[in-house]
Amino acid sequence: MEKEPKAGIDVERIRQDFPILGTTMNGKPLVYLDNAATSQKPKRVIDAISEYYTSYNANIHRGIYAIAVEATDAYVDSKAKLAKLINAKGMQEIVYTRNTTEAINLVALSWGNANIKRGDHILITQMEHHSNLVPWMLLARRKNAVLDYVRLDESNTKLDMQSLKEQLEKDPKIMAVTHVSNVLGTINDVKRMTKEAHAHGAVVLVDGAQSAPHMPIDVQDIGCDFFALSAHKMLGPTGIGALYGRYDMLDRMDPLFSGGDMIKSVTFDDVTWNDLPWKFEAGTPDIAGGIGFGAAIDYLNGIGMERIRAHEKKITKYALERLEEVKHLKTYGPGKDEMDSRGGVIAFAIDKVHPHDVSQIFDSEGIAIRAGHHCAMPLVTQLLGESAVSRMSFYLYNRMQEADKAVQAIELVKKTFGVG
Ligand code: C6P
Repeated sequence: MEKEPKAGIDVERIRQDFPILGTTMNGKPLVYLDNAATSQKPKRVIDAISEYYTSYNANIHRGIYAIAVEATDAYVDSKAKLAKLINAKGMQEIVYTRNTTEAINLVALSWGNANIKRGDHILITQMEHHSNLVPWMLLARRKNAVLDYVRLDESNTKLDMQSLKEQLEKDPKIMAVTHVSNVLGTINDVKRMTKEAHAHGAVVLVDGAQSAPHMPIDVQDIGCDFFALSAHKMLGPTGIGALYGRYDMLDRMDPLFSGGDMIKSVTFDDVTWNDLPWKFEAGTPDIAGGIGFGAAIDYLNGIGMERIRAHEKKITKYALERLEEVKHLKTYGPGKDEMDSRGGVIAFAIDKVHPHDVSQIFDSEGIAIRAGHHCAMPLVTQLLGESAVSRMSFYLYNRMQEADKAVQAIELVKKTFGVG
């Protein structure tokens, strides 16, 4: 059971920190329910980026003048903040990337090229986002290795633990699994899965794109070797994400890109790599992005990840209850009584109405949701049997009334299309 925080969050107070939440879309107050795609940004993050460009813009790790030192400190500091947020041992274990996708690709290319051989098994699951599927498929193709999948259970809501057991019998070299599904909302028991995978000698990567923004993360408690995340889904800017890697793992890996900042010394004949994490960050990084990410982490800490999770649980459960009353509607993922294994994502389908039409009517009501295959095509098309589904997803600034507005918009869709 998850720990319940003593006090809830003050959503109205929080909303005042997000300038966009006071705006309108199509003449209606904006109801932003597409948080799984990207989150909105508090003023503090926007200001931190603007402040960097207006007051201390300089390259990092190069100049020794005051503003270059200030910029370097702020960038490095943001890594220390992220390390603390996810309980990494230090900022040496935090490599900045452009996003989760790049973080996973870094492992598939650097670790994968060095460690995967012909006939080896690579294990992922049937609920992966393309970003945690295609890099492994390509690695398997490059190396003539075998890509295996942990199956979903019969209800298509959770991973089948028997299937995990069977796949682990093949002693895969790596298991890459999403912490939270961006379609089903399922929270996988990555701690247990990591333990079982490690017992078979597999390296474990956790795709934390949909978990890091929404719940406390402790990479040491999970025990994984790698953990990938994106800043833009956790109140930070786009263009920056991170790969957590256990020090000894990253230390043994070759850099993926080479050039400035990732070397210790170069002669005309040889090169030695810089210390971690800089070995993996070639060229001038997204300095403003790192600084903005640091401000986002400060903001999240100010609210508290446990309280954010508790709020999302509450609003998601409420939305699921309301949706249960709606006829001709199907929701996906674990039900309202399984909230400990469910995040704040609700994918749904209305009988005979295409999700793009659903999304358009929501749009006309000022409500932002996403429709499509959500970059999880095998799951959506092959397992759920849909070409696309609609999806609402909540975050710390969503009001309970916004779930009501979504239900009203669904009724409007049904009326417009003569459903029921
Ligand atoms: N999912 C969604 O609307 P990037 O794009 O690299 O920041 O994140 C990729 C990614 C990886 N794993 C999972 C589980 C994800 O949900 C995502 C991003 C967004 O569902 C955009 S497709």
